[in-house]
Amino acid sequence: MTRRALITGITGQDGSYLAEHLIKQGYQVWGLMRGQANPRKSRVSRLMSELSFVDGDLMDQASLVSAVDLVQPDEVYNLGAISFVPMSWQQAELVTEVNAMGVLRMLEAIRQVSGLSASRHATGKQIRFYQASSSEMFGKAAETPQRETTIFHPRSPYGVAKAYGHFITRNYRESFGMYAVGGILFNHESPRRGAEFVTRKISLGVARIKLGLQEKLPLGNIDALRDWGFAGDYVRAMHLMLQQDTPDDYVVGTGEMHSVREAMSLAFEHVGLNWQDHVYIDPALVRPAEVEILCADTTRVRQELGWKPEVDFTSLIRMMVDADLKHVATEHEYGDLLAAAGW
Ligand code: NDP
Ligand code: GDR
Repeated sequence: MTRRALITGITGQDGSYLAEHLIKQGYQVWGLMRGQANPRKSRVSRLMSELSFVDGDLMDQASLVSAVDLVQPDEVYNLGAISFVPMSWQQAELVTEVNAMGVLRMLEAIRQVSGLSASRHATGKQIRFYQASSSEMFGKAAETPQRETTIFHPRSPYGVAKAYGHFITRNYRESFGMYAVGGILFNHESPRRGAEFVTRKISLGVARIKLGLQEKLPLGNIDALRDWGFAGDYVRAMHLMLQQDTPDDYVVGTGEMHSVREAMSLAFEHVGLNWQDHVYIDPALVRPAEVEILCADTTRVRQELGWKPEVDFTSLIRMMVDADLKHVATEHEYGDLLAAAGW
């Protein structure tokens, strides 16, 4: 029987890579699509003609029940979220509704459609659930590298909401016997990354500066350290997490950390420019409470899932700059860049 997957966040970076990966594995894939005429739908459907869509929104419980009931998935990947951390200080309540309550709503939809309750636990074949948890939950971590048992100390409303999503996923696993896991993923990037995140902001900025379309690039805290990997590698780990005999949560990263300063210096160097001539610090881009250092302890994901990343940090930054040089050369309007980026 062909396996069916339902993905929320299908129009996002990870949704597109995951859908491509699952289609290659022979899955029938449905993407949950919100909004009356979501402009990002055509970008993702252009990439994959095999993809089907179902309407729904993580803010609307009934729509999730209908979607799960209609698709009858074997696996649900909950990637939908407001994922830009600074926005969570501006719209904390909305971010909590989507990133925290949205997880509960999707778990409830699966529980209801599967007919599970306190007295009727899951047995045999059941819908498996993946929650997109985040290293942002570690925040001001008491230890580095961070592993599955590191205590959470989130520093943003985004991180707090993701911690709720992570715990409620674990709670449904323990309460109803659901196969539900949280993948604690560290930062992962690609040419499909949103332009607001720092690596893509840098690769786009460098490409535009190189082509004479921009002179300066404003950045915030360039000393922040992150464990950056390639999104295409990380979706393999998501899938693997749902193929185990026993559900469990895993940390996924490369185990290496680099500063924003290193990322931008590599990107400028790659096109023969010096970052000191172009970058300036804009204090408005510094966050109210920063996460200074994140690095994954990848022992369990490597040993138990047999997963490892294929793309290293230097290749990732160069891949993004090269892709943006092509896009910018053909597309001079900044606003059209995402469309040009193969979306
Ligand atoms: P993106 O920002 O690229 O995509 C977010 C997706 O969420 C979009 O498809 C968006 O759809 C959808 N979405 C937003 N609001 C809702 C809603 N109310 N109902 C349904 N869908 C909604 O994120 P990424 O692909 O980078 O990340 C995927 C997930 O992984 C997110 O949950 C993120 O928080 C998490 N994560 C990401 C990491 C990373 O480094 N990329 C690391 C760790 C966790 P629309 O087109 O409708 O706006
Ligand atoms: P992050 O990613 O907040 O870690 O969340 P982002 O790329 O936004 O920031 C990384 C670090 O770079 C510093 N920084 C800047 N960031 C942005 N966006 N713009 C700037 O100009 C800038 N200058 C410096 C930031 O302060 C920060 O320290 C990402 C998202 O994908 C989340 O959804 C996900 O959960 C986490 O990664 C893991």
